Amino acid sequence: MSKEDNKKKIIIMGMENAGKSTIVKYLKISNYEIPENPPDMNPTNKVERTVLADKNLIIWDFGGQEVYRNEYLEKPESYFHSVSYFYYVIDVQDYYRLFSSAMYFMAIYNVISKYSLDARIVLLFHKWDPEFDPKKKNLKEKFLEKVQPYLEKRNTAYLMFDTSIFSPNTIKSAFNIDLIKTNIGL
Ligand SMILES: Nc1nc2c(ncn2[C@@H]2O[C@H](COP(=O)(O)OP(=O)(O)OP(=O)(O)O)[C@@H](O)[C@H]2O)c(=O)[nH]1
Ligand SMILES: [Mg+2]
Repeated sequence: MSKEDNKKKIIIMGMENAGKSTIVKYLKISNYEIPENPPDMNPTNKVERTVLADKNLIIWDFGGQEVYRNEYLEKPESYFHSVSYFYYVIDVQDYYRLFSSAMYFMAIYNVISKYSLDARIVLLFHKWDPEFDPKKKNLKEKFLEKVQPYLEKRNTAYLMFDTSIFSPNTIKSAFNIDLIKTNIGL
């Protein structure tokens, strides 16, 4: 039996540079110490899979560069079966990509809802760093203005978290699946 059998599949998606792989990096560290600076990271090539054995999860971390985004949408059958949780990461400090991010989210949700009917949606408003300028936080509202009508039309429940690698508890809570089950009414 492979180590991936019986594990819940989490997919983590979003635009390039949103911070997805950094989140996964910190999920794997048991002694999480707050970093002084954002760590240097390389863009993810296609999909990187990580098993979190203690949580019985397998995480698929999807590279967010345009070439990969197109590929996932062109070959959805290779990626979106048996998804239990769909995490979507929005960089709240990235005005430039906000609109494309909302579009990408809806395009991906559209295919996920075909291949994995029961996938739960979790939105992470990421890089919500402790010293982040509150005036800029309306990026979250702007994203939600675009996607909420779409989700409501489909009667889709979703959860949201504000996260930052500089606040370890925000990452832990966002991936506390028991908590999520309760909040989403499972
Ligand atoms: N300020 C801040 N920077 C962060 C945070 N999380 C990640 N970063 C930085 O964001 C940059 C991109 O991080 P990645 O994790 O590689 O982004 P990604 O979404 O995996 O990018 P792709 O693999 O290209 O899709 C890195 O420089 C990280 O250090 C955060 O909470 N706050
Ligand atoms: Mg990455």
